[in-house]
Amino acid sequence: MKIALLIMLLSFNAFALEFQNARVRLLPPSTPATGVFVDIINPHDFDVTLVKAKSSRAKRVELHTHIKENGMMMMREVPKIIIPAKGSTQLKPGSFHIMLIGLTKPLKLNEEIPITLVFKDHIKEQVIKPTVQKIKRH
Ligand SMILES: [Cu+2]
Repeated sequence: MKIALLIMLLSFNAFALEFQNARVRLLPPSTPATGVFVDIINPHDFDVTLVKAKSSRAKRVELHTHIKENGMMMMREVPKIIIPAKGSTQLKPGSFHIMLIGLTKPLKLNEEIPITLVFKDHIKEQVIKPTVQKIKRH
C-alpha cells in the first residue's frame, strides 16, 4: 500500500503545470470585482482543461472570456479554458481571465492572493499566488 501511495504522489507531481506572470488587477477599494491573469504552460503531451478556480478572498470566482457583441467588448463566463499539449494559454486583459467577484476585503498593492486552480486530465488542483498590480486596460 505504501508503494502504491508513493507512486500516486510521484505521478501527481509529474503532471504539474508551469505558471508565469501571475497578477491581480488593482482597482479602487469600492470595486467589488477584479480580474486575475496568468500564463499557463503545459509541458505535457496531452491537453489540460481548467474547469474551476477558487479563492477565499472572493465570494464567487468565475472563468471568463471577452467577446465582441454589437461592437462592444463584453465579459462572459465560460465552463472551461483549455491549455493545449506542449503549449500555453495566456489569461490576459481582453481575453480569458479569472474573475474575483465580491471581494472579502479591499486589495492592497503587491499583496499575494492565493487562488486554487482545478483541472481535469491528471493535474487536479494547483495553487497560484498572483500579486496585486496596476494593470493597464487592453
Ligand atoms: Cu471578467
